[in-house]
Amino acid sequence: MKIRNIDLYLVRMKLVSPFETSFGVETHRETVIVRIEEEGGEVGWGESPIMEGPWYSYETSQTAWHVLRDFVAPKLVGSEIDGPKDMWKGVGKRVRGHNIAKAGVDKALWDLKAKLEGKSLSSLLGGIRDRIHSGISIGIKKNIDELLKTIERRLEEGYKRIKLKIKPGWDVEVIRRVRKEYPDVPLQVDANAAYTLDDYLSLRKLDRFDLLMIEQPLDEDDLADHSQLARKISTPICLDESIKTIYDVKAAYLLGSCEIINLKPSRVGGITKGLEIHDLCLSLGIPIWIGGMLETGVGRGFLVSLASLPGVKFPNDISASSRYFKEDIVEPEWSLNPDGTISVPSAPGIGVEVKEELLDRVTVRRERIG
Ligand code: OSB
Ligand code: MG
Repeated sequence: MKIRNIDLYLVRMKLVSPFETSFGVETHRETVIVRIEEEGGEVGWGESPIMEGPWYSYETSQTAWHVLRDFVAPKLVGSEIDGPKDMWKGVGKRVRGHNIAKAGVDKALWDLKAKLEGKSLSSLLGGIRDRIHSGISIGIKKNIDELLKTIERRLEEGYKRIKLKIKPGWDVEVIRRVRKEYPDVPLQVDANAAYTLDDYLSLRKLDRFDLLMIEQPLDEDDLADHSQLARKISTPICLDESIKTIYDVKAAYLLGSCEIINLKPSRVGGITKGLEIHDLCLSLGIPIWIGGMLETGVGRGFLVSLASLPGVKFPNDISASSRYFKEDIVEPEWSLNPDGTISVPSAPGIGVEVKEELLDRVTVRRERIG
């Protein structure tokens, strides 16, 4: 395919409810949508779901814009490439880091490739299921009663697995109350790196609540202390922020830093890198699941297709569009089936159409390269 032009959209959308984690409160989603058009007029869409500030990773919407506009897009426009994997031999390799930024372009190239081949992204990637298990990630609330009410509502909506954000001071007592109310609900927690190894005694208290896993308890760079912690607690450790490359997977495996990996395609650079990590985890016997970053319907499409792969062994942080936005920028919106699953589309590419009029309305900055 020969790349004709690349459009970047800086989009700002209000979340239906604020999302609080150990690193702060999000009321809006600022994200970069990428549109790539090839010579024949076919179009692929991608998303770089960064945060406004460097809270989850060092990247921000401004750094992603800079890297995409000034370095990645100019190199791709006018070039002839086989597909997304080629991007990684050229500019993808040359531009260091900035995985979330590069993920937007990688995804758009996968959507484009799938459409040109007339295949759904799931089938192109080797997906084995037509429905994926949806879960919901619930933020930190003002008090436990408010949290219990939220959980009740989410279970009524059909979510079968609940993930709760924790931080020091919002952990053992909160989970004890939730477990008492819901003894059988599949439950897991996510600390977003809020603890240190010195906190192991309070983390050990979570062992009695039959949690599926604890996600990213310690600092993202600290594979060594995660390995120590894994020997002190019985709740399985799942890594999120720590896994930015396939080399992190190898190190975590050799050190015994985790039992499970939350694979977020954007955190590792997109679908190409996500697939490599999926395949490695499958061969090493590390179960994975697909995490989210409050993506719009565009990014969500890639999460759904990845979640259809065989290495995915747990429910995913992939919820319906309505959990995030009043109106999503794709059609049809992502919706939950009564059995708590989301259907994997069979239409070409990610399988949903971008509502360009709505996209224009939520776009705060736009630029065409090429
Ligand atoms: O740590 O998994 C996380 C959202 C933004 C950034 C980090 C995380 C999250 C979530 C929400 O937990 C997952 C989702 O529903 O998209
Ligand atoms: Mg996480």
